Amino acid sequence: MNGGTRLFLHARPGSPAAGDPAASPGGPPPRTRRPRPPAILGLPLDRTTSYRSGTALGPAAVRAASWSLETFSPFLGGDLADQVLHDFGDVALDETLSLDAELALIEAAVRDLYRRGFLPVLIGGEHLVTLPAYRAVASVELEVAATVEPRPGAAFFGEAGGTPAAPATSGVGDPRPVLFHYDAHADLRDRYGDLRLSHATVIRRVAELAGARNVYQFGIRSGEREEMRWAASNVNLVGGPLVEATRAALRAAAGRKVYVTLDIDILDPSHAPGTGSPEPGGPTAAEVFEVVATLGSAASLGAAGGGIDLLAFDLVEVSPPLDPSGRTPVVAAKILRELLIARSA
Ligand SMILES: [Mn+2]
Repeated sequence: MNGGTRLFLHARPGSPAAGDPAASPGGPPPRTRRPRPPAILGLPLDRTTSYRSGTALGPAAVRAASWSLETFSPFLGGDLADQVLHDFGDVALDETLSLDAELALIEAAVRDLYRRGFLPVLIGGEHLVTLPAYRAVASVELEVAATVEPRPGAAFFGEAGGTPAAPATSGVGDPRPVLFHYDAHADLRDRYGDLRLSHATVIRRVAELAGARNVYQFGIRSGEREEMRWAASNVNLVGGPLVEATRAALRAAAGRKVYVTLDIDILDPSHAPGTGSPEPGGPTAAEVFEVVATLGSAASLGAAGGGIDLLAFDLVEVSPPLDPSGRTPVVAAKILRELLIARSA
């Protein structure tokens, strides 16, 4: 990881020494559930983007744009300056490496942050980053669950590439983290061309780890016929207005551990044109700010308080070269600000 020239709004530089004092870097994380301090980490992966690329520049652009925002949110009545926020820069990816090697670097970096007691707040990069990031936090959680008693699903994370998912139980006793997926695209193809690993297959791969019944999708308005047929009978496609859909899913997932991934192309392209596969007919930025505020509030309650345990959040597919107006990274930065403020309320 390198430091980068600019940090996210109000963040201090992350360092190997920074962390939750209760966490032990070598062993399993503490079982007591107190709010994890957030840590920004850039994941500038740009390997499999199909239509138009540029996502490698996403993390730097979102950081730079964040400084156009105030730290105070009038909508939420909270201030980012009231919390300690670390920015660990970007994972040092190298295009001369294999894709598998790059994904392994991402997984190791996210696992390290998570083990040290942080809430990983990840900025992509293309959507494929969600696979190693989900695997990282889920594998730590399953280790913790396994220290209490052996549970089904604990073996899922032993092998790279994953094992086909057993029938999901999708209940509070299921230790596998729930995935909330906000996107215009289902990303559920089994293959994209010859590729098993692609930003168009990433949620299918995560569903194999998580169990499809633990996947909730929001805002989906694009997918192949076969893909959507598979979605309808396997994952939870949550329709309707985005905020209401989110509230309904939070009721269903109350008490669970949740990983949230948000593709910026869930927004209508008029609000966020800087992305590789824009899909007309999406929600406004204001709606998405309300969604992440709702998620943040549920996370501040915690699983024990009737909300959720938020394990990690990623925001992907921002492609700055595709938006000369520069509004897409500003919207992305504000999504992160609203989430972080709501979560700490
Ligand atoms: Mn998408």
